[in-house]
Amino acid sequence: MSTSAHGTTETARSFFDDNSKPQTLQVKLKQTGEALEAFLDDKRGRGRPVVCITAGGTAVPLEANTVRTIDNFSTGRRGAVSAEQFIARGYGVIYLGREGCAAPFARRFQELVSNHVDLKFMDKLVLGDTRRVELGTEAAASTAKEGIVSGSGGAVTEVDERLVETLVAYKDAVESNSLLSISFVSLEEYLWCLRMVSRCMDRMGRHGMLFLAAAVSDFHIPSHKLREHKIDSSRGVRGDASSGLTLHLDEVPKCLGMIGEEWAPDCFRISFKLETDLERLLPKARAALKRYGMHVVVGNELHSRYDKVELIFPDGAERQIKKARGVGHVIEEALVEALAQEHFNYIAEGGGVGRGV
Ligand code: PAZ
Repeated sequence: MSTSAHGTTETARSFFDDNSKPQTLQVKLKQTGEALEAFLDDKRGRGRPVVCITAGGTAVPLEANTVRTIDNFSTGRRGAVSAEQFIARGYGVIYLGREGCAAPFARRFQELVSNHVDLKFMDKLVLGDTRRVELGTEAAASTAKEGIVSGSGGAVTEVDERLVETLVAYKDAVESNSLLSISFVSLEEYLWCLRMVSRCMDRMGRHGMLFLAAAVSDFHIPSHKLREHKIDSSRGVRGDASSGLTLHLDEVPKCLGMIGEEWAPDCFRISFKLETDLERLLPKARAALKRYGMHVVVGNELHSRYDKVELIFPDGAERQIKKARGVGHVIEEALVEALAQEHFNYIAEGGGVGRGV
């Protein structure tokens, strides 16, 4: 596989030329495409910026009739929290998220009640009293330890207040038509959706932003090489040294460069780079910036990713963003604030190309 930017784009282009879309995906793209165009035209009419956020990990199937997949660690939280932050700043958000991962607003519900979803909780919901979620004694005690409950025993707790706040924030997002959600599971589905959304985003020009936080697999089995049926384990288990399963995975075509080169050249483009070895983080993030024509690359290390990230810019500038001290803060507040500011500068520059790209 070529490592030059041009060669990389050629390889990515041939992925879309060589692989026909499965029928179900064709239907999905058609339906989603119509909703997407209406969403973007509405934002353009109102002069609102739009960000497409990708989040969660892609699954790589091992069989065409998929039973087994290779998956990755991403929880989708970075994208989900960032979506809430962008909406609070007036953006329209297209959320391209992995099915089953954290989703904007819904993830707050999960975080707040995950230890408290029991039959008492269900009874309260069924009884229709959403403001008075009575926490069981044990659950209340453990929640109090975490400092999120101000009362218990049937009183309206801080957890309740935050659930209500979340519902209100979500209702506002729905009523202001600020969120369009598209889900994916497989790598193939993700790449086709990314191409469709990026091409549609092109109409936003500089008012569009791509915030590419999904963890996309680097290796896969191309669809024409997939076995049709479930891999037969009994064929491999022979009790000799050759038993087991050997897989060959091809490299996934790098599609990020196509966004700037073809799909949405005027949109503001941010990609994320995750490493587990800190020594490699900045060199790899700088290389990604050049290779894929990004306006910003956000570098982060696996275990510290919710505490600090590094922003890398094409003019050589680098900036660290940290989570604010104190309870209840999330790093995405500062991250989205910084990126939205960069985006507004880019819009204001107008006409030409962006900061150093
Ligand atoms: O999804 P999450 O909140 O668990 O983690 C976020 C992240 C680390 C997947 C994201 O910040 C990121 O770096 N995405 C790009 C990963 C990559 O280098 O492929």
